[in-house]
Amino acid sequence: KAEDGSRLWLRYEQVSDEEMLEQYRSLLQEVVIQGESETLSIVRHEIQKGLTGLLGHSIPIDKVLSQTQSLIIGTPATSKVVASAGLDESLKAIGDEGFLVTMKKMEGVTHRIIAANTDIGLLYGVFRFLKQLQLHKSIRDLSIESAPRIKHRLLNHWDNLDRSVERGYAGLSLWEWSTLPEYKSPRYVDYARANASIGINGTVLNNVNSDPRMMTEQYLEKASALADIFRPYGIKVYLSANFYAPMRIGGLDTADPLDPEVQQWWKEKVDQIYEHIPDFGGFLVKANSEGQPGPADYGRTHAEGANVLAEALQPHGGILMWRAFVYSADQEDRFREGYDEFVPLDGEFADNVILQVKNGPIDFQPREPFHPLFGALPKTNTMLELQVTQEYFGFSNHLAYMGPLYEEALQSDTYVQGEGSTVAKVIDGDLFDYKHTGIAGVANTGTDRNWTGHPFGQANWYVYGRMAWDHSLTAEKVADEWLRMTFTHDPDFVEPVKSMMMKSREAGVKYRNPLGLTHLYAQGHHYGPAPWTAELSRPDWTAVYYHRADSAGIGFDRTESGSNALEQYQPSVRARFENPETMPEEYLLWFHHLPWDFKLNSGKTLWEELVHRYYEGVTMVEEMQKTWNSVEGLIDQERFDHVQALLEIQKKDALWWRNACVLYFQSLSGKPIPAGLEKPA
Ligand code: GCW
Repeated sequence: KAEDGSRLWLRYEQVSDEEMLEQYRSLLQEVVIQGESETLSIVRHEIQKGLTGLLGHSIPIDKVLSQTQSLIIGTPATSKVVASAGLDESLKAIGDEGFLVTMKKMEGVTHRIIAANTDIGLLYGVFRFLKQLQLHKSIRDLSIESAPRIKHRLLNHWDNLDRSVERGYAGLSLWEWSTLPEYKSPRYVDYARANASIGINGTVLNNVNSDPRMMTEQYLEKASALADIFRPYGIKVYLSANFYAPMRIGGLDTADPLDPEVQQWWKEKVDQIYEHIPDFGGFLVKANSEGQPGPADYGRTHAEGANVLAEALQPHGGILMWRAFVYSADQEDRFREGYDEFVPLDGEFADNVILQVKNGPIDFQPREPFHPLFGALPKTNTMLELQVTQEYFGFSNHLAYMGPLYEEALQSDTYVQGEGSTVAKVIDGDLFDYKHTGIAGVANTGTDRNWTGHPFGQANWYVYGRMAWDHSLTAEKVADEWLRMTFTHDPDFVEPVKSMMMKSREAGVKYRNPLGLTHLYAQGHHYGPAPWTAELSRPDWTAVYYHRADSAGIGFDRTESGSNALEQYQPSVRARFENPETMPEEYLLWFHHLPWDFKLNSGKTLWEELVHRYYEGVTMVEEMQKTWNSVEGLIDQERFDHVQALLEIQKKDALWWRNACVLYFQSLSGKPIPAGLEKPA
């Protein structure tokens, strides 16, 4: 059959390891599920589908336990068997969404048990149990206890009402607005199921550059149909709200947050939304950023703006995610702005507001230092926004596994309470005891048959969900499981392809912006290079703003002699970055403007090292191609060919980036291409 990748990591093919297959078959004779609910029907369906595929035969699903070795699935509330299994203590520890996968001997027979406090917890447990089989791991001894560390784990769709997707490279938006609510595409269920399998529990349906019509009756009916489909999968619907909605769809002549009529309008609007979607999650707002309206238009602060929406949501239990991605055209350093704007407001936001902060201070670049707002807001719930779609990573043409980037972002040490105060510990509420914790990923899904365009784009969706659930996971471990579930267990495939994935992000950094260069993209599309861009509608959208190269040197001085953005970090972080001689070189030009002859650790000058790294980026892509070519025949030809063709594009683009950047910088530095490297053509 044709392999179009549409089954994602949920392929459930018969286990190829004979020994394991035999073990599973002998230990799983029957499934026992007691209770009824929409989610439990999904649980039944999923376990049946999973086991039928993986074991190669179907297993009876019963309501009563017999004397055969069974898999028991239930909550103590609806399953007598689970209630009598003595799991109370462990269940207490795992909260609403957690699960246990364990064993119990009952009347002389050992059974496997998936237990949770809620049906959603069971669904997560079922996916986890099936994964054990998908990964060919033993189920002889089982004692898995798992609960998410972050409460709100969301995808953000930058989807417009005309179904175009801002920075989306995998087809149209999944939401077929023109036929909703009557027609419910089966894809909605597929989408919910895939997300539930990795623990995502919320989705913002529409773009942060938000069309106010999204909040009209007409669209709320449509959104409500989606919410009904997603609900039994544990996924809540959220909407991006436009700050001018009171005017644009409400007929008021102001959107001033301190105006009582405006406040009343938001209350009524929110009440109306809850009539359609009783468990509506809340709003996401991009305000006073890139032309979006916001409270500053009325001389009000972000907190004054946010709190009005938050108050309207509060009685319903909704949350408000307010984005910290703000910058204006006339400031000295865009890096500084989020921090300068929001730190003075710490403590002024309502407690159902979460400030949503991108991982880095500029904008989802291939490498950024962590955003200084992490750790700087002890009194404001703070969540992390990552980008899953590859806006700055070659769209869905390039293979760039985001696991290493997410891991780097989560494990960055803010030092706000001494060593070990990672971004992960800020956002999971460990350090400041936040009331709400959250994480968001800008989605890379669309109507492409394989969901993400590039077959390896699926890995980014997957790793985002996995790390949102458990931020202590390593990118490598997740790559390993994703490969096994998505392609094959053959070690001749898994090992080389895994190391290819692990290198792919760094390759993307090197052929675009090594040594801490940033944002050298052609403005607008963000695909190819244009480091020479100097004149655009605003300076902070030009490449020269970021690299500041001239005949003397290159880099953005963010030390005291420059914008002093470094002062926004804790002293130990600052100290680490302050000295160009000792700082990590991958961040060098983020913080320092240095002469071309500056000596680096390698003994090379800055110029030589920069050029070498650009060349290495291309070499790394060539190595990725070699690796991929070596696995032909180990997987289906369709996906093999697809990836092979895309790698060819990536190779051309990497050369394009290298040559464009090296030649441009050479026109400023006046230095020769270092010996041993071919001349850029
Ligand atoms: O990354 C930039 C994108 C914009 C995006 C903006 C944002 C949704 O280029 O397309 O707008 O960030 O995050 O708001």
